Amino acid sequence: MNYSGMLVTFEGGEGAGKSTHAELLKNYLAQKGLSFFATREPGGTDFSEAVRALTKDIRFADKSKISELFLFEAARADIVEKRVIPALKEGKIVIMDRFYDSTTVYQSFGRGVNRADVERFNMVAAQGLVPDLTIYLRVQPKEAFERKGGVDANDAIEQSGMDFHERVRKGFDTLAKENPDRFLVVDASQPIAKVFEQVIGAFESKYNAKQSSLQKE
Ligand code: Z5A
Repeated sequence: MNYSGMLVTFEGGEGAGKSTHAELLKNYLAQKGLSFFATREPGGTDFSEAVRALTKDIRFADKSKISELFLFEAARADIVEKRVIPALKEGKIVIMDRFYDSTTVYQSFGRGVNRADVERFNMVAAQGLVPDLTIYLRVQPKEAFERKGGVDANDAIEQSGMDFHERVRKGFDTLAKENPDRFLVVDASQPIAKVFEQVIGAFESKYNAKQSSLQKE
């Protein structure tokens, strides 16, 4: 798909600092006068926020893993079509707090759904979009949950056990190795300012490369 904007995604386990750095990046772009749209997954539209609540609802913690996969894809399809693609076509920088790498990792590496199936549905829901840059904030699950003040007793996914969260971490490590051009891996156990320096370094370099390739077209 051809678009003049740039898609930046933040990935990692719970409490890794994704929301913190998405917010810092927004402030940085605003200061530079660059036009952006920021959202989160699942969420970002009324429908996707309603689906988000369903994914977390502890009453449905025993739903089938395929049902869970389709909830995330349903939420994604709505935000991508209504907000993300239009923003990219307008030339905006789109910042996403989680995208389909989370689905590959949580629903396939974590829950055990067949990876090829997950990736096929990811592409359908995302209409073939591939992020320009994926910032993977890497931290041990135990440390991240300590930062957050523990596991939320009312959150169906957080309640999936430490083995699950460990499989999630390994899943992100695997995706980062498989996609070295797209992924920036940052040790998120460092202080926030140090992590953000690396986020900005990677952003600037991808942004400049994208601008020069657009000028050549
Ligand atoms: N999920 C899925 O299964 N499949 C999918 O396809 C998608 C998602 C898209 C979304 O929940 C859940 O859905 C998530 C994955 C699943 N499941 N779980 N469990 P969410 O959006 O509510 O949860 P989250 O994405 O993990 O967000 P979070 O818990 O808010 O984490 P975060 O955004 O990465 O962290 P933060 O809020 O920026 O920081 C947490 C705290 O740590 C905060 O107090 C910060 O000030 C502090 N912090 C951040 N960085 C640092 C550093 N470097 N040092 C010290 N302290 C720090």
